[in-house]
Amino acid sequence: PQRKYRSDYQASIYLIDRVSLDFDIRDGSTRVTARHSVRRNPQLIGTGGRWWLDGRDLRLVSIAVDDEPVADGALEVSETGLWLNGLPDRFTLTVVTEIDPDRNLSLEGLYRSDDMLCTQCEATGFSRITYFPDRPDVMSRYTTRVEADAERYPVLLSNGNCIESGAAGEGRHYAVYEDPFAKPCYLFALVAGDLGVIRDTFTTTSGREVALALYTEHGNEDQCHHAMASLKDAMAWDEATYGLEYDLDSFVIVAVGSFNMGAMENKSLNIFNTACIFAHQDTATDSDFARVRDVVAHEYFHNYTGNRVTCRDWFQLSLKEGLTVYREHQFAIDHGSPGVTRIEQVRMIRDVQFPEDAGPRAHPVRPESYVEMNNFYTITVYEKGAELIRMMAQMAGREAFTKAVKHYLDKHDGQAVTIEDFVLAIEESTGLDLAQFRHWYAFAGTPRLRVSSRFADGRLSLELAQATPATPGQENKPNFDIPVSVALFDDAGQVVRAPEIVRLIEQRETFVFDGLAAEPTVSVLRGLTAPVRLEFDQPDDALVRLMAHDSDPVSRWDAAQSLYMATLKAAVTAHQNDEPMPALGEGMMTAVAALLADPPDDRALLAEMLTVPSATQIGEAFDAIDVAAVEAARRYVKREIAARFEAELERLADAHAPSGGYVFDQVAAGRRRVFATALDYLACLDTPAIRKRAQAVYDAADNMTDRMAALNALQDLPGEEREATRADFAERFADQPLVMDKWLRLQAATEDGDTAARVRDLLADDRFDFTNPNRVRALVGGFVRGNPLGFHRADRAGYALVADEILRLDAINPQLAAALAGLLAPWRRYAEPYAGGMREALARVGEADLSDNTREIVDAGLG
Ligand code: BAL
Ligand code: ZN
Repeated sequence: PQRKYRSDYQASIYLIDRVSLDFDIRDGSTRVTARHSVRRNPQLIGTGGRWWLDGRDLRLVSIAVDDEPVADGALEVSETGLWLNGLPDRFTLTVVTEIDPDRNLSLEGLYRSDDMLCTQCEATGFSRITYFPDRPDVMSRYTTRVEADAERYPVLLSNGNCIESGAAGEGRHYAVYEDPFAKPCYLFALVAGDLGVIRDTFTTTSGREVALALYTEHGNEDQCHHAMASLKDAMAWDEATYGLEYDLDSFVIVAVGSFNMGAMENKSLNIFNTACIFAHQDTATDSDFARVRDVVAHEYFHNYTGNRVTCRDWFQLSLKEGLTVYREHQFAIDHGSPGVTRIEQVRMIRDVQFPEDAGPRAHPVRPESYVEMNNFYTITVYEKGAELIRMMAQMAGREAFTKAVKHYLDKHDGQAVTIEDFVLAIEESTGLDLAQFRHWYAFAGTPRLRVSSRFADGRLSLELAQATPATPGQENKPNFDIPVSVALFDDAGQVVRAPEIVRLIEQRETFVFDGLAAEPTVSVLRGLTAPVRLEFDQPDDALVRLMAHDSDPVSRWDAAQSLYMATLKAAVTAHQNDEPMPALGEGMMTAVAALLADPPDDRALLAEMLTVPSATQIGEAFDAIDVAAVEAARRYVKREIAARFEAELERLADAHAPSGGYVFDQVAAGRRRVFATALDYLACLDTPAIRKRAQAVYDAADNMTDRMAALNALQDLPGEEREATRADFAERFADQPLVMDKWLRLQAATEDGDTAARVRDLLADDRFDFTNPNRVRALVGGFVRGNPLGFHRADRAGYALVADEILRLDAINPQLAAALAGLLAPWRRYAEPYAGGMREALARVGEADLSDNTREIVDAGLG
């Protein structure tokens, strides 16, 4: 496999102003005729007439320059593309290729998802459609004609406006689309199918009426209304917040069942995984509703941050993704509980991004090299990228930052640019000095922020120090520019210093707060103002005060997490040393008691504060993850809390018990979350009463959130109730693949008996479909992530199962196989015997003849 380097970037020798595509869709084969108006890049005059076009798995029927077939000597075709030699300065290129979407299981390019044909071109799927410079800096205006059987494919869609359609003889029909905006080929889209639709309209501030349509397979229309409402919400929000109005007369979304990603922002024709569109109270949980809302908004926001201004090359992916995730986060915060929404973002960074940044696949937000771009759609590029934007926004102030983003969009409208162009635009507009800040884009790894405080004579000295561990290929790290928010409280919880942001620029700096009457309680890095690991040994009583009084809900939650963590860590160590489990920490018990006695009004916040840190978080606190000890510790602490506060938890469950009349809003969803949390604790006590209660909740539920709360509570309680509810679930939702994914996850996450054998049986079950990524993620991903004891069992059967599936999948869908390989790659983080078992399985995968995608991940893991 060939590694590509950011430093090797060269502009394209030829540019394509106009692209005309003709798709002739027939059973067994689709013929693509592409005609391009090409001209030499004026910036590169005198650099020779040789041009590379990417192309994979294509049958080349013909290729002509100015309608003359290209002579054999001027053409060199290989497995990944072709060279054209001896080209003039301006010409029309005509390429005819044949492709077979029915046999394309990679889900890139043009492929079949159930009864429809659809495309996925980002990052480099367009080169599976025709020979083309498959790079985002070649931007062209597209006209697309699609012709297909009228009965089988009554709906024909592509980007832009439909300018012509009609019958094409022999029961066939056609449609022609014209997209007035120049775009890179990764934003090209096409859909053909027999689809149901819901329609709506949105009128922009300046009075343009936009026709909205959301297509899905027939019978699913009633699951699409929440997505449509979310789209309108996102359109209005982008106008109100950024002054950005939609720029075409139509906006279309198509929901497809087989999709590698969550969704794709193709210009005016977004294509979505059904998992990010469907939301109905009977079949989707509150979190599903929130995800649909946010992903719909994210893809819509790309219309400016991504489509109007795009990336020069794929090393710049975070230019559009970091910024768009940041905008999505702002939108989510404006649509839910701001504190809890931020907590969810912080948890994602700590649970997923920090481990990535500490593992074999650590890479900067702007990577320096890659073998397979699809491997770089990572939590680092997306979520850490968004945190970098958030840091700049905090340093500039939200209003000034919004203005700066608009300056960037105006300055570069219609261009393919770099992260450096973005940072420069932010500096120009805000006046910030971001020289040292740029290191965040260039260096991988999570900085550690060590905080210590001294108080004397009414003066608090807060010393901040930074250090960043080495990551693969980057031994030495520079100092980062770290914005740290600080607030000070007195013992009664009153603010004695309002929150302010200090910037740590040097390796170590001391910040002084004078004129204090008494030693204050310090609150730092409030709401995670920078993606760093905080090391600050605060006494329990300070944490208890912060938990009760901090003005920032995220800091209250964080203080609770620290209190739980101290006890959890002690329990892990006790388990490892074969010692009795420690008594629960005083501070933690005081805090939980106070929380239950005087809960915050925000019910979702209460649920968050009652939830002990995830197994991942606990593992992260140790040099080597001891899976069994972490599980034992978490279960022990939960059970002890449940036992000590049983009566309070019962009352909490009663006060938040389901009452019918489902609506998805912040208050109602918060109440359901508290109920589920209380039920989950009570289930740790495994009483006949709680089993009956869970079954009754399941039976009476008028929505999926409550149903799942009951099923999750019964998860570790084998017996009649669990079997009855699961059987009912499987029967009731047998014809709803996305709900059956929840069922697959439940089975995979259930730890009793021989889970590996159960998962193997399910892999062979009719309800499972190996070619559908949602099914694979539910069953195999659900097993690895949801069932640590099953996956890490001593006989290594869990590792063997995952290795087998990686190998099987690699032959059809390398992108997904590589993602699964990523689950075995961080074996070095684990204690023995886990590390050795994971490594052995990864090495077995590495012995096979693998796709470039999987090879890159496996080699990084073994390297
Ligand atoms: N561009 C790929 C899907 C997304 O991030 O929106
Ligand atoms: Zn995106």
